[in-house]
Amino acid sequence: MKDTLVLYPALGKGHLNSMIELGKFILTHNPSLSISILILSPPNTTVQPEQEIRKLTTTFGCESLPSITFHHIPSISFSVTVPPHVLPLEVCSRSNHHANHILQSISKSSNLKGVILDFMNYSTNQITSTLDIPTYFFYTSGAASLAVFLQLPSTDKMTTKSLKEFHMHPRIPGLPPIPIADMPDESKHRESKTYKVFLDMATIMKKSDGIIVNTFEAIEGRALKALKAGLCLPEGETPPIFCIGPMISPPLKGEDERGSLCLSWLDSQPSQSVVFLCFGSMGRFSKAQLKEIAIGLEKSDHRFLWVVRSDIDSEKLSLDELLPEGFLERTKEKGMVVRNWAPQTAILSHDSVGGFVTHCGWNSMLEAICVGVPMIAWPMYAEQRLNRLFMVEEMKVGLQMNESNGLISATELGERAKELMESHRGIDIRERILKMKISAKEARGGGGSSLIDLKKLVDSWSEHA
Ligand code: UPG
Repeated sequence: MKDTLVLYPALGKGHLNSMIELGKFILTHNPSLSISILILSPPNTTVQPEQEIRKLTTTFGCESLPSITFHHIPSISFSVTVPPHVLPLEVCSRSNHHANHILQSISKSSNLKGVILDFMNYSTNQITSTLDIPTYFFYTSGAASLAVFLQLPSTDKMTTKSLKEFHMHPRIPGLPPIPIADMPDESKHRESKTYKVFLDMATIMKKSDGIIVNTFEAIEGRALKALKAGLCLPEGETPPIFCIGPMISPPLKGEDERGSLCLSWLDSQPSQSVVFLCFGSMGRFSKAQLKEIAIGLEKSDHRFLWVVRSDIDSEKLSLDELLPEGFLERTKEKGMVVRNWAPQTAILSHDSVGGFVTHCGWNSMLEAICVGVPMIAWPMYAEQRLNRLFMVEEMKVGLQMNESNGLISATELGERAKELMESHRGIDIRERILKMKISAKEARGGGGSSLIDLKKLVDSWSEHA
């Protein structure tokens, strides 16, 4: 029977893409393995399994990798609206019976070496432990935020207060001082349901067979050293940590027509002249904030490519209605605006892009680092404020955008863009990130830190045989 590994990504592009890349990376270096990837569908959708699997296979270039198979999990119907931050957790827990069935069937027909669960799919741990399958977690953000996250159970024991009542987080070795304001909102309120979920998640992850992190030594060396040495958590509580990043998708096949319009527009712009603004799969703005961005971009001396997503209330308005009157016409020579989605990795790798305003989603940060594009940090939710802190204070590959009265003003946006694109500090940042781009490649090459950790991971599941 063939040795098989099961990968179970959480719902959402930011989770799916990196997990599929993880599977490809493992397989490239362990070609005798079989990899099964379980695919969750968005709720209340009707997807044809064969069609979805065909699409994934071509989009991610898996036609030449027959040892990767996708298993479709049917969509769940929700009769009530589930808040976006708990949706992936709900979808997973309500799909556990399917996961159970698929895992049992795989373990009958192959030698199942282990399961890698996205951390958001932590509820499936109940099943893998009942079936006695070695269980690893995939943490789709960085090592420093993982250290903060795994600390939660210890901070919870230390005090009966909520984190929101403190100004600073207790110091964690290898990490800069963390203002509580930068902690994810879900972790600050002890009485909230999500806080308890986070606590459970962290407790389960600490007891797992290991945590795989989408990072590499050159960008998070200090945090990684402390975490791996067991210094960030109470003695004996650190599970094995494997850092085998960066796992990012190359420009994906089958991007739509809008994608090629962006790229041909970029073709006609000077080298490193364009500021790209894009805010992940969920980042949305109010009409007031969109107006500030538009004014800032119009006044700035720089060209721009802006992916606009509005809040739910304004979703039905056209771009003309959303943005200041005449903005699109007045800026058509120096800017391009697209609605909702653009092929980010292809855009970031284009030579005309010189700066990236990002919401600090971890995949976006890695994608910018891998092509050496300096950033301006505009975090919005989840662990993104922590990512900004690490990006600006530790990696020093980005500038911080400063908010006032809940808005980023047009002036602030213009000044930060100017600083990044024109100042000495901007030049330093660019030089630093270009060095990281080289390190990113080296990490996954022969003798690189990520390849070394991958070998340790493979050895670890072989020990369970
Ligand atoms: N993307 C596009 N085009 C767009 C917008 C996004 O291609 O117009 C891609 C982007 O290239 C990236 C992914 O979508 O690959 C977005 O991932 P990420 O930057 O990580 O953002 P989120 O989708 O917001 O990711 C969630 C959380 C974030 C966390 C991340 C990984 O919001 O806080 O760091 O998951 O755990």
